[in-house]
Amino acid sequence: MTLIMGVLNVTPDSFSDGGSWASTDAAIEHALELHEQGADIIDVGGESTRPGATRVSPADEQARVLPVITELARQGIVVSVDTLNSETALAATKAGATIINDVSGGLADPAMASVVAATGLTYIAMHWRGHAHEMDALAVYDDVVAEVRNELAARVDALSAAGISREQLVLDPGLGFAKNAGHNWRVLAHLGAFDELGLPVMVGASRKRFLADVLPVGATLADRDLPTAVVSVLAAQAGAWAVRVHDVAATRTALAVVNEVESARAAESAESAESARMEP
Ligand code: PMM
Repeated sequence: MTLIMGVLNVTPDSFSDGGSWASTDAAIEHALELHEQGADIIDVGGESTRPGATRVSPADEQARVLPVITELARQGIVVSVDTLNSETALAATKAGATIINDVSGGLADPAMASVVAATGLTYIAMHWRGHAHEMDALAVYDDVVAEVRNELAARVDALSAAGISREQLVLDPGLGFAKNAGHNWRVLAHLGAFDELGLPVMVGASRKRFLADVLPVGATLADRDLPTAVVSVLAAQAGAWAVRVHDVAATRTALAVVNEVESARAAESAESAESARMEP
């Protein structure tokens, strides 16, 4: 069954004074709400990676995420840390995170791979071509599906050479990162192509700009939660390991539909196998 990763961005844009007790409390409260709504994993990030975002220092990033991770882990919640920085990743694992989610797949910080190898923890390596300020210019492909798949395969080779085992790896095609709307739809149309790499795949479409293509002009960010839930269904049907979403409740409901249909299908084939067995 496809897991739901709930997004918790502990950034000043989401929580007005990042790092203070007030924002830590607000972040924890929101994470607990996502957990209750059915998130299997809470993805805690302290640096925005959206187009045009500026970098934060590892110290600021850690001040934002570590208190939140510590408390969620204390409550037994599975936490991933969304970071490009190996020091933050290591500190987060010491605070109780058990998954490292790196949107650069180890390209932004040369020390990331060895840190991940040493922890032995699950590592989500996303397809990435460059930082937020340059990624729109890097959205150039002849065949986006083949190129993303080949670039992910190259990351798998490099990460394996650095000592990360295949059992640790999850891949993500990186919707919206160095990809325009047409590229994102094309990747979604061919999610099965990433199975050829033989590793679990996760998909992060939530509230991204390309979803505006299916909404009326002037639609809000929250209006993107419905198309996000539909993408969660498509990802689940393609066998995704997890989807990363802001609106956990909507995706939970959408995935429940997929589960009901799959159960009905499984019951049907069990029935026909049974009646074939009963035939003289
Ligand atoms: N997208 C964002 C941040 N982290 N992690 C993974 N693995 N996959 C993604 O697609 C992804 C991510 C950017 O979205 P946000 O700014 O809404 O959190």
